[in-house]
Amino acid sequence: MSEQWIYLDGQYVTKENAKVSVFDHGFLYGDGIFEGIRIYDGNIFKCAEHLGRLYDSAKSIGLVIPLAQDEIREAMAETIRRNDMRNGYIRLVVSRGVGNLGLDPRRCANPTILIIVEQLAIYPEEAYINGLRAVSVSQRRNLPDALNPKIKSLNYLNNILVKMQSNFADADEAIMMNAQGYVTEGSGDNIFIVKNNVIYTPPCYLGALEGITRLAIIELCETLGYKLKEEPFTMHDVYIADEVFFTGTAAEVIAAREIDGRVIGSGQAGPITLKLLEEFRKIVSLDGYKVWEA
Ligand code: PXG
Repeated sequence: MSEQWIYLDGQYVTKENAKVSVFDHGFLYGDGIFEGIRIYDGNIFKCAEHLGRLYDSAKSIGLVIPLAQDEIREAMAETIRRNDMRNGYIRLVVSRGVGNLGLDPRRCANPTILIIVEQLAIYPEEAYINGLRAVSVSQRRNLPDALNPKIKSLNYLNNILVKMQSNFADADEAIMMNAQGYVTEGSGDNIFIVKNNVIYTPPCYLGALEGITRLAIIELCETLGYKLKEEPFTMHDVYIADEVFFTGTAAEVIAAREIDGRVIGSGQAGPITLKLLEEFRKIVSLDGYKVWEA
């Protein structure tokens, strides 16, 4: 890649010049929000949905984004054009901005807005056939009434601690429960299980992000005539499932072949997981905002 251009507060700067203040509350406190978005064949997948979630996260933490949604969309499109990118990953970050060493967000006059576009390191294609090894972890998902996981905040320590625990277990992904022992999500992905041809995913009020991929899969289930239920379940239901899969912007739709030492279903991606992945991949370059014509 030649020069990497980054959008930073209204300017396009090189990677070397993309610097944020040590007084930025995003850095000091994780006070801010973000989105991770894919671009497929010049299409920003589910652009409006990602922007909608960004503005919802901002509203929830009382952060006023000083740009309209279509202005942010244009900044993403321009960053993509300047990097000559057709396929990749977009990281859109809005932090509370520069303040002092106190917590008070009123000291932060201007949010920091930045957009990075990059190639994405994704799972190898065989992982989509063979599935991942996952473990359940002892850390609980953030309590919704402490820090609601529906907010895609810059405070990802909950997820990082969980990722570390799955690394220690030499696993590919973690499964987080909430304080009541109900399954919530993976470290950075939503979770689905299949039992007797019925697909289940936890309701997000239990403590999960309202994933854009999750919603796309729910819609695809409807289109394909699959029966889907949003209801609470426990690790027991996961162990006895016919199929288990994760959904997320980076992972798309990927099966788990083994969880806490139990083999899931056939020990490979099951037919419903593979069908949903196939159908999902048909829409990724169509549903969204086209920066370049494919
Ligand atoms: N849950 C959490 C906690 C997430 O962070 C998802 C679910 C899936 O949501 P989407 O909208 O992407 O379908 C996410 C988002 C990474 C990485 O590097 C992953 C996410 C975000 C940022 C980085 O793996 N996942």
